[in-house]
Parts: sequence; structure tokens; C-alpha cells
Amino acid sequence: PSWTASFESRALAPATPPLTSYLLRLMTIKKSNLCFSADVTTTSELLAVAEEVGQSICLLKTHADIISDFGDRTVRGLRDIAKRKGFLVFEDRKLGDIGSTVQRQYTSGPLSIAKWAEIVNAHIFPGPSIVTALASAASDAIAVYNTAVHTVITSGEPSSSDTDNDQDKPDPNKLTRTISVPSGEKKASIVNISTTIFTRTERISPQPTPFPSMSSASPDPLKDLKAKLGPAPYLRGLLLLAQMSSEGNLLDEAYTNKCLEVARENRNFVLGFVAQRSLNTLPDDNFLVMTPGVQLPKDSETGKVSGDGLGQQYNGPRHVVGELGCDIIIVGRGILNAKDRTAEAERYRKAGWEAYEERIGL
Ligand code: 5IU
Repeated sequence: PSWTASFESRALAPATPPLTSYLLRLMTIKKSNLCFSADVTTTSELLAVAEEVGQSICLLKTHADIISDFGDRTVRGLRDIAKRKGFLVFEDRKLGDIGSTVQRQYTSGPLSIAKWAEIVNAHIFPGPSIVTALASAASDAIAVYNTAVHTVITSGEPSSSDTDNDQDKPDPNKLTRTISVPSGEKKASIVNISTTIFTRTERISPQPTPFPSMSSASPDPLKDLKAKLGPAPYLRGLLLLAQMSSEGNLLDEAYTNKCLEVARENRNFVLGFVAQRSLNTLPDDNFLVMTPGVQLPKDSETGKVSGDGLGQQYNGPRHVVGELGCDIIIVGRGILNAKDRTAEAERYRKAGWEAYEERIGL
């Protein structure tokens, strides 16, 4: 589909991968193409700001490695808010190493990204195997998750061979069945990092069906959202860094085209790009473009915000969404530094959504 097609029709196109489809549905129902970039340095700040802006966003972007006390509390808190307020999580880790290393960076260590973020991003400068390596790690994580969930649901009581069950009472929300995994150390380790996080309600859901839009008059829009969208599926996807917003960056046209080529070879795992314009050119391309470097002038001001003095270059939502065909605006300090972040997130949501509606001719 071309970028002038509606998000809804792109969600429902038969070849659209499930995570892309889910996100496009979420965006349509919430009327939000806003990703908030939560560049904060403590868990408390992250959870507080996620609560403040959650209602207005479709995606929350993290830099987990700048959170000084990142850990279980961060992950549980963020997943809880994401579930309640209805957004997906994107860890802006910018992976860029050989396949074997990025698999470990993605699934293990203190960040264990695959456990809690639906979306992660990577550079392709190491070559295309960075993508296939991550795709394979993600599908292992998904397989393990589904097997584990299935076991919890079907077996009810814990079995004696549970490896992580020394409490008296089993916690039904804990996936402790490493025994159910079809063996292999790698898989077992993914289960271990997952055990305290996944709950039964996050089971994978089938390809979504058409949906009505969310009524803005609803007394509880978030409850509405859940009823219409269904539970979030446990799926993982990758964004390729095809273009950057910073001055003098080295990602030239040839590099951007190479990203597109690699993405097309991995359509089920690569849901799109971090870029500055739409890259969809073939009829089959349904990649989402997420665009950082977006700011609105303050409410009291007019004109354009230019940069941050450290190389960042800003554009407005109308330009990137309406004229360049980007799908999702990524906004950090524009919202983070506002006095009333809830109101500011809502102002950005509206601006992003109006630019999108204009572009599709509404
Ligand atoms: N980010 C960019 N530009 C890029 C890429 C990522 O700004 O090209 I790739 C990140 C950096 C920061 C956020 O986390 O997006 C933008 O934050 P501000 O809206 O505060 O500038």
C-alpha cells in the first residue's frame, strides 16, 4: 500500500505482519501516531512519565541503558502501564555487532530486551546477518514464551520437575516451566529471564479482525480500547536505522537503499525504519517509518524549532508526516520538558494525527 493509504487499510492488507497490523490498529483506535521518547535516567521518572503520557501515545521509546536503576521493577512497571494504557514499547538500543553478539545483547544480560520490548532497532553496517540473527533470537523467544504459556495453562498445578519453584504456592502468573521447553540451553536461558514477567493474559492472538473506531465520547476510552483491540500479542519486531536526524550523519542514500533491500528480504520481522521520510516504493511495501527530530513551537510561540545545539535537527509533524510520508513521530524533550506533560503529549498527538488525516485526504 502507498503511504497515502489509511493506517486501517494497511493494518488489514493480507500480507501485513501481525505486529505491524496490531500497531496500526492500535494507532487507528487511539488516533495516535505519537511515539514518546522517554529519555530519563531513573525507573521512577520513567514510570511517572509513562503514566502521564500513556493515554496519548501508540509507542513508548526507551534507552534502557541510561536508567541507572534499570531492573525488574522497571520492566514490571512499564509492562503494567503499557497494558493499562495501551501502547507498545520500543527499546532504541541501535544494535550493531556480529550476529552472535547481538543475539546475546537482545536476549540476555541486565537489559534482556527481548523480554520486555516489542520493538528494537539495529544498524545494518555489520551486514544483513544482523537481521537474520535477531529474527532467529526473536522467534526462539516467542516459541519459548508460547510453549511456557501453554504449559501453565494446560497443566494448572506446577510439576515436580519445575526448576524455579521453591515457593509453597505457585504463582500462576509466573512462567516457571523450563521443563516444557523443547530443550536447548539458549531457549532455557530465555525462559529464565522471562519467568517473572509474562502473564497468561498476554497470549498470542490470531491475526486481527476488522474493528470499529473508538468513540471519543466513551466514558472510559482505555477500556474501550482493550475491548476493541483484544489482548496484546506476544510478538517481536525490528526497525532498521535507515536515516538519522542528526547533522552530518553518514547514512547516505545508498545506505538507506540497502536498508530497504534488507528489510524486503525479512518482511516478517522488519516492521519498518527509523528514517526521515517514507521509504515504501513497491506495492508490497508496508513498512512503518518512525521519525525522530520532531518538535512543535511552544504554544505561545510561532515559527520553527531548529535544533538542540548538539546536532539534533527538528522538523514539525506536518512536514514529516504530511509531506514526507512518515508514519509515527518520535518526540522526546518536546514533551519531557513541558510543565504539563499530559497536555503536551495530547497536543503532539493531535498535531501528528491531523497531519496524517490531511495526508490521507480526510
Ligand atoms: N534519535 C534521534 N535521531 C535519530 C535517531 C534516534 O533523535 O536519527 I536513529 C533519538 C534520540 C532521542 C530521541 O532518544 O530520538 C529524540 O529526542 P528529542 O525529541 O528529545 O530530540
